[in-house]
Amino acid sequence: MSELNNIVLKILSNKKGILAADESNGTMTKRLDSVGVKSSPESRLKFREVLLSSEEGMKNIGGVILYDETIRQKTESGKKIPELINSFGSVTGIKVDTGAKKMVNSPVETITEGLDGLRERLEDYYELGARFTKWRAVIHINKSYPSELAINANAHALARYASLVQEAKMVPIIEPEVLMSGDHNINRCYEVTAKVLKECYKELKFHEVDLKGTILKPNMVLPGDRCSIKSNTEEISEMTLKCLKENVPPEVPGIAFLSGGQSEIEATQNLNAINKINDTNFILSFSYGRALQQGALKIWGENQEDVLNTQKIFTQRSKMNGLASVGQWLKELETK
Ligand code: 5MM
Repeated sequence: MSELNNIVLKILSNKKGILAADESNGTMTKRLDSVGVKSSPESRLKFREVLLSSEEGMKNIGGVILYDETIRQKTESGKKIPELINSFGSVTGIKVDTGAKKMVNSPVETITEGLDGLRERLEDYYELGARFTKWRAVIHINKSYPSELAINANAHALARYASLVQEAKMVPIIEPEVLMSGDHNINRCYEVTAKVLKECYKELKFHEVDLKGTILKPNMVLPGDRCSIKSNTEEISEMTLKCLKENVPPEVPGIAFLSGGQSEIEATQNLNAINKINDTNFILSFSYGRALQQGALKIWGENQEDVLNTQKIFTQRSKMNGLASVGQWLKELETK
């Protein structure tokens, strides 16, 4: 078994998933603003340190994705953040893309940048303790999008990124996010997600990426947030699993969903339903940002000294998603 495959299994096996704490400073500022906290390197660290030092909460977190600022920060007691993460047996990850930028010739759509100088940046991140990385491509849906151009350019960039990351002996998370915003129905999300995944694996194969040493971070197949026809958990789980079975090569060991704007409970409930019917060899777990942090951030925003209750809320989400990653979650276990 390859070293990269071992890293994947360490991150996702045994009811574990990923905490996506890699909000760029712009996004983190919006999140902190929403709870009335002024954003600064210190406040961003303070909130993240509360989560990352929760022994109970970290039990179901096999990997944490950090932003460049955080991987270089130290805790109040002087511990490097990657050391804190490792102390719980969890793996440090790092976002290495530099963001989704406007595409030439299709300005509503985006192309994710960050390939320039990536080989050198990866060496630095490895030295800092990272063993996996993330790159997020963003795909928009409306009547005329996504364009072939956006799908192809983003898949190509993901493959170039993934091959450089494996060369640097780290596991690349491949995140082609089909956004939930729009009035499209679930069938349209299915069709676009299938097309995007197909193109990604075509490019990854072309770039000779070893799929056994990768993690896919996809969206679930969902109706758009403004769609008038709602879908139930059963339909979402069946369509999501079908889409993955048909478009993701079986060598891929682990798939960790993004939450994409679903509520915390929805993200858990859907993950659980997918695992209940999982008849594949894929480990199907979570790599949630908002769906793991929202509630905890709200409590912390009310009282930044209330570490205990902030960690309690985070632990609940992390535990519930751990159970959902093996189809053992029950609604009754939710105390709130
Ligand atoms: C945590 O947010 C990540 C970074 O976003 P920005 O680069 O826009 O600041 C984001 O990539 C995240 O990892 C995924 O979208 C999954 O997070 P959600 O909240 O959708 O689970």
